Amino acid sequence: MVKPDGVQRGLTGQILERVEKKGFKIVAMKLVVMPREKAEEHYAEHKGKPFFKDLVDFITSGPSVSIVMEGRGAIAAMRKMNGATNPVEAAPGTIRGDLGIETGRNVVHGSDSPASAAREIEIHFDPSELLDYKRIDEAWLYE
Ligand code: D4T
Repeated sequence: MVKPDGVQRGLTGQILERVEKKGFKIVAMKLVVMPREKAEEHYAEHKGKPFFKDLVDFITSGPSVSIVMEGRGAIAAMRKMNGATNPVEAAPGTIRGDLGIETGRNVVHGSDSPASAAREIEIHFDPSELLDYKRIDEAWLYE
C-alpha cells in the first residue's frame, strides 16, 4: 500500500515503478480513502497500542493506493524493498530509506506473511478485483 503521505507527496508512480521493474506482477490495484472500520481491522494487531489512534487517523486521512502483487518470494522481497519501519533506520535504496523520515509517515505498507497477505487482501479487495493474467516477460524473469 502507498499510504496517504506517499500519495500526497506524489510518490505513487515511482513506488509502483519499483514493484514493476523488480518483476512483480500487479494483479489488483485501487485508489481509495480507507473507511475507518477497514483501517481498524487492517491494523487490528496494534489495537491498544499508544500509536493506534494516530495510525488509523493517518491511514484514513486521504487517498491511499492498495495493490496486490505476485512473484517468487514477493512478500519477503517487498518487505526488504520497503525498508525498516522507522525510515531513518531504513537502508538507503529502500523506499522508506530514500523517501521517508518519520515512523508515522513511512510512505508504504507491506504484508509480512502469507497469512497476513490473505487477511489484508480480503479487507481491501473483492475477489472479483484480482486479475489472472501473464506478464510477457515472465520467461525472462524466471529460470
Ligand atoms: P506496516 O505494517 O505499515 O508495513 O509497517 P511495519 O510492518 O513495518 O511496522 P508495524 O506493523 O510495526 O507498524 C505498523 C505501522 O504503525 C506505525 N507505527 C509503528 C507508528 O506510528 N509508531 C510506532 O511506534 C510503530 C511501531 C508505522 C507502521
